[in-house]
Amino acid sequence: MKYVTISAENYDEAVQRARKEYGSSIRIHSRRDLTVRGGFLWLGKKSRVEITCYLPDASISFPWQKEEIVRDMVIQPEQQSIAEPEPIETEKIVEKELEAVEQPAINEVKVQNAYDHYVDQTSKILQLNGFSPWFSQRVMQSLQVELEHLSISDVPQEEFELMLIDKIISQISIDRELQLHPKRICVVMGPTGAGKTTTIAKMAALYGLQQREELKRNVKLVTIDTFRIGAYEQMASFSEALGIQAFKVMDEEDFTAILSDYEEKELILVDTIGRSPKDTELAIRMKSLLGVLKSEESAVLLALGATMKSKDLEKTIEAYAPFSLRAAIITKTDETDSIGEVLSVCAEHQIPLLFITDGQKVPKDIHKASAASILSLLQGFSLDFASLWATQIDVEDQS
Ligand SMILES: Nc1nc2c(ncn2[C@@H]2O[C@H](COP(=O)(O)OP(=O)(O)OP(=O)(O)O)[C@@H](O)[C@H]2O)c(=O)[nH]1
Ligand SMILES: [Mg+2]
Repeated sequence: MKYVTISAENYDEAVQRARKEYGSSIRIHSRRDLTVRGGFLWLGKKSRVEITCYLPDASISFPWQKEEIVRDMVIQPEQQSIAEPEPIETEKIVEKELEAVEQPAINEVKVQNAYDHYVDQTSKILQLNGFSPWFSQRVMQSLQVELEHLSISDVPQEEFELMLIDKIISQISIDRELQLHPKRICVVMGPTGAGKTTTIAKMAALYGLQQREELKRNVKLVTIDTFRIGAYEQMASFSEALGIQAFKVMDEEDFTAILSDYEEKELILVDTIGRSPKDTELAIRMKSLLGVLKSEESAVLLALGATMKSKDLEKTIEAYAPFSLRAAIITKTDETDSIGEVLSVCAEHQIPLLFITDGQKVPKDIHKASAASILSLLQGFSLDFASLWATQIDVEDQS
């Protein structure tokens, strides 16, 4: 008996290829569901199906002899004298025989469906991290596509966790362009106490105190928060500590004058007044002040506290939507165990992430948003992300 192995993206394709290459008399002996590495940073997996087939008569194994095989197998001499079957009938009989052989393999896969096995664990992890129903549904759907054709033995716990991480991360977008090439003017907006001023000080240090000359920017701090007592003083104390200039803007004219004093490599970080989403008067005032900015050289960033509830996050995004938000900064991630709510809201409103902050210390507690920084905040996984990431970086460096 001659055996051949054929691999394809799915079972139907593998059977089709087997029939095309070896004729319709081919018998399917067994099926194996495989996974190969792929997707995001090679953390994901792609499924393939491998079938092992055999030809009933190994001596007749050439494609041009296919018809003879079919006839020899199905039509017995005594049947021929009763009625000569049409070739099409013969095909059908062979099809039926093939289906009968294929059936057990399909049943076996259904029983061991890896998605069914991991579905409860997936929803527990998503809930534990506070992801919204909208976000969770999207993750579950894409996981299902990957897992439902695989058996449990093909997806051990570690592989499942890698797949789930891959699905979560692929829902979150990161503004890498802005991280690498910040606009000349970055305005930080957000609700009262979200961490705007502290984040601006951290950003000032990140870009202004760079060791590498090519990345270093000449940072200016500007506050348009002249309404609140002590607002400028808070900014001034940071500027003094960092050795960076700070300015106070009273009106549009003032603002235009500071912006027009342009030099190369300049980065102007603008602090704004924390406002409640309901404060429309203040919104109009800020809209007017920020109206002096040219859109091609400025970016409006929204600071969102990781501890904020979904409802408040929704209201905040709605209130700041008229300012053409470019990206979000997630603050205070050190104050919560579940960052799913803020990640879900940003994903749903298609606002990419720029920075993540995790403490009060300037400049230490700020990180560029990345898959690694998000993973380090997720709960419920048994994988050691720190060593996993080190391995991935090693693999990337060698390639
Ligand atoms: N734990 C923690 N605290 C933070 C973080 N960022 C800022 N804070 C603290 O949050 C408080 C408010 O920070 P600010 O930077 O003044 O917030 P703001 O948005 O400028 O506030 P307003 O100007 O009043 O609207 C301060 O006590 C900061 O030290 C962070 O990432 N983690
Ligand atoms: Mg402030």
